[in-house]
Formats: sequence, C-alpha cells, structure tokens
Amino acid sequence: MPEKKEEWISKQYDILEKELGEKGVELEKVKKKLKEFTVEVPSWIFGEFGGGRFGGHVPPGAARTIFEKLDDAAIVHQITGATPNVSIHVGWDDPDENPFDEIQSGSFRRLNFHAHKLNLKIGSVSPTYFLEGTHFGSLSALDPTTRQRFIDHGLVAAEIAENFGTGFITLWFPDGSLYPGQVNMHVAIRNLKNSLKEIYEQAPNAVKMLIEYKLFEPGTYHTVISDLAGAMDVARSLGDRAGVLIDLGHHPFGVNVEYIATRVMESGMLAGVHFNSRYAADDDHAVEPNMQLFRIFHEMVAGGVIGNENPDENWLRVLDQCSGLENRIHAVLHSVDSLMISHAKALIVDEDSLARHQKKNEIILANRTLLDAFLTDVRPILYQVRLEKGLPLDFIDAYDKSGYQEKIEKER
Ligand code: PSV
Ligand code: MN
Repeated sequence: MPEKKEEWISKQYDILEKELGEKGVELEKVKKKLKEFTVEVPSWIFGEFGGGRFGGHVPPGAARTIFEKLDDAAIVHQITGATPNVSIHVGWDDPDENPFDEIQSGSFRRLNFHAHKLNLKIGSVSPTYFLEGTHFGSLSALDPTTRQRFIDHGLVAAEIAENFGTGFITLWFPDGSLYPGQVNMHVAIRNLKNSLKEIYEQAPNAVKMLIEYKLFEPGTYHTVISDLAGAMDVARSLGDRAGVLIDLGHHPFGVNVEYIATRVMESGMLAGVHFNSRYAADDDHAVEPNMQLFRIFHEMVAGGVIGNENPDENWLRVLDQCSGLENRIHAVLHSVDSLMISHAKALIVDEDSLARHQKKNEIILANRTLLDAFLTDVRPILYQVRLEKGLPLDFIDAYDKSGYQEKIEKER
C-alpha cells in the first residue's frame, strides 16, 4: 500500500475519532464490533444458476460443484475475514450428485471436511422445495405423496444442519397459485402447517427453523406465505425453535422493512435476514449501501440482535443474491463491503441527540441526526479495522490482483 494512503487513513480516522467522540461515540468500541462482523455467503451465488436469460449464459469460471462453490467462498473469506460460514441449498447442492430423492445427509460429511480444510463452516441449510415435482406445491400440495416427499426432504436438511451446520434450516416455499379458484387456500395453509409440524417434531430437537415469506413468485395470484403475518403465524404454530426469515427483496414497494424487522425484534421471535438489493422485483442483486440498509442496521443495533457476545442472541445474517451477469465474486465482495459500511454508519449514530429530539418532538432534527450518520464517510474506520486485521483495504482490488479469476476461468 502506498504510504500516502496509510497517512490519509490515519488522518481521517483521527478527525472522525475527535468529532464522534464529542458526541459520545467511542470509535474503539465501533471498531471492535466491525472486526467481529460476519455474514454467511450463499453457495448458490457461485454456481451456474442465475438470471435465467441470455440463453442461460454462465459467467466464466462459475463453480460446477458444491466443492468448487466452497473454494470460491474460501477466497471471499480470506479477503474479507468476515464470511466463515457458507449457507447451502440441499438438492441444488449434493456432494454425491444423487437423484433428488436419494440425497443422504451422510454425504455432507465429505463436504464438511472440505469446508474445514478451507477454514470454513457449513452455515444455514435450506431444503430445496422449488426443484422437480413442486409445480403444484410442496408442503402445501393437495397430493399427500408430494407432501411426504418434501417432508422427508426437509428432515434430511435438518439432519445436515444438526450434524454439519450451525443448526439452522431456512425454508422458502414456491407454493401458490396463478388464478383465483385454482387452489383451496384454506386447505393449502392447513397442509403446510401440518407438514411443517411433522418436520419440526421429527427433526433433531436442537434444529431451528426460519420461515421465509415472499409476496409473489412463482405464484402470481397468491403465495402460501406471502408476508410477515403469515410467516409469524406459521412459526408460532410450531414452537419456540421456529422463527422468521426476512428477505429484503420479498416485499411490495414502499414497505418499511426496518419496521417489519423491529416488530420481529420486539416479539422476541427467532429471526434472520437475507440481504440483497432490488429495483424491480426479487432481483437478487448485490447489496448496496443505501439508506434502507442503513436504517435496517440501525434498528438491528437498537434492538440488540447484532454484535452480542452470545451468538444465540444475534439474528442470522445471510447474503441471498444470485444475479447472473456480473462477476459473482466481485458481487459477493461488494455485498460484504456494503454491509460493513451500513453497519459502521449504524454504530456512529448520535443516540443521545436522537433521544433528545424524539423527546422534544423535534421531527426534522431527529431525522437529520440519523442522516448525519448516513452521510458520514465511514471508510477510514473500515480501513483502520482492515489494517489492524491485516486485511486488504479494497476487497475487489485484492481479488483482481490475486490471480484467482484467471485460475478458475482456465480450470473450469
Ligand atoms: C427465494 O426467492 C429465495 O429468496 C429463497 O431464500 C431461496 O432459498 C433463495 O431465494 C434461492 O433461490
Ligand atoms: Mn431468500
């Protein structure tokens, strides 16, 4: 690194330390939290899936197997120091590439071993309910054989999560309908709840289940769990090892997602977030450090679901992105950077002033207090953290210089 850059960082850091210190924000504490920040990366970003347009264009160097996906995740962790866990999708991912119904949880021992060799761990585990055979529903299907098939699949995922993962399964269902009248919605929700109950009761009892909701897709008229109310209702019907998964791309436009997150925090329910950015629908784009993301982080900090010493008190955090045209590893590195920027901004809010303005109903002043943090360039803090951790300052630049992209494009 040129000496000048280090000087600039140190100068800017000192200025921030002084300015923020006057507001009661201690940068040493902020740095500690940022050093400990982690997020799971999804196996599915590194594979061939994504986009679904341009004649099935596969980005050069895309991983062909779950082992190669972990290899890619390993370089992301080496560069960022923040992504030790990889979220997997059983069915999409199978170390033995068995037919869907024959996936064995034991096969994942080999994958677990590969992960450990790479200094990684298997993180949350998703069963895959949107592959072959669920065009008329999975756990909510009218056909009992279909339901049983996917209950069994959920149990395999639960066993993998218990034996090799972090004990979380995350569930998303493609179940829904295209036209009014197509599906008896009462029956579908009952079937879904009963099927989930079977998984909940038969799964190893340390396994936690997060239920994801989505407004649309593939159902255009209705999806079986379309919103927070539906996900919470289902989770409550199961028990306290069940909770909800908030995917940022799964809401109607204009929804106040940070308030959704706040309601879940205040309920005390288990929860997690799937991070991504979207413009049109569920785009699954890389995370950007925008205002919404800052607000979500601010509520997570205020609600005490991030940065706790006891990891059980923290919400699960996972990237869920898979857009197909950009360099996938660039996209993941960009996401991790965006999350860190947003987290840093959330940690430097002048909370005392905010509380004072709220008490006096000084609406605009309260709003500007939040904006002050959002508009602060926090990169000197992040760079300082990276210097102290011995990590590169610019993740994408470090990746481009590593030679990894050339290597995978040649080998795969
Ligand atoms: C569905 O759109 C989703 O958000 C679920 O989390 C899946 O697991 C993931 O995307 C991958 O398709
Ligand atoms: Mn998701």
